[in-house]
Amino acid sequence: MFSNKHADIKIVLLGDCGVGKTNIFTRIFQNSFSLESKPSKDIQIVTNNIMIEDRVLKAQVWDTTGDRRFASIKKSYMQNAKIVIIICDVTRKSTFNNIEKWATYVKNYADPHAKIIVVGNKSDLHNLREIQSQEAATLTESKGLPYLEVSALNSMNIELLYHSALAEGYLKLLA
Ligand SMILES: Nc1nc2c(ncn2[C@@H]2O[C@H](COP(=O)(O)OP(=O)(O)OP(=O)(O)O)[C@@H](O)[C@H]2O)c(=O)[nH]1
Ligand SMILES: [Mg+2]
Repeated sequence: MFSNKHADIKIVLLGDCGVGKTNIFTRIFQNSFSLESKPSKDIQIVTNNIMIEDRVLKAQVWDTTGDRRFASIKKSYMQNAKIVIIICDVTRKSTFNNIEKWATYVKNYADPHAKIIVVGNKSDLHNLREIQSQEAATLTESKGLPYLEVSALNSMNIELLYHSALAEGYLKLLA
């Protein structure tokens, strides 16, 4: 609830190894990108206080690892997650085939009413696409999930993604 002047909103980035979770995270918070980023071995968390009217919204964003070996730890990362961003890679169709797996994961371990947003990252790699925008949008929307394409490399829609996640979180607090 958003009854007092402070409220927390936890946003978790999920998705297969190498889809770009860490680079989206660093693009949001440091405006940086690395072509040589290493697979994440642990989580990183950033907390961001945002004033909305006279209230302080404390947004906590979690970058997780796609490595299966960390799956059991990741369950605890999901606790109280209000917004989950499932990240896919438009150059690897298999990452879209795993949306269902991640959505089930969210249902089992996050807040049961967590809002899911599906993201197709690496939209800058036009020639390497394995899935076109329209097909990706149709696929995710058929599962009742919203879809947005981004690029951590050239920043396309990264700000929009973060603001959409915050807006969804805010709406949840008002509900
Ligand atoms: N061209 C392009 N490459 C990207 C983009 N985002 C990430 N990459 C590259 O994809 C690779 C993996 O990115 P990461 O951000 O480390 O992926 P991750 O999802 O955090 O991976 P794990 O931590 O292993 O789960 C890196 O080589 C990045 O440079 C993008 O938008 N465009
Ligand atoms: Mg990572």
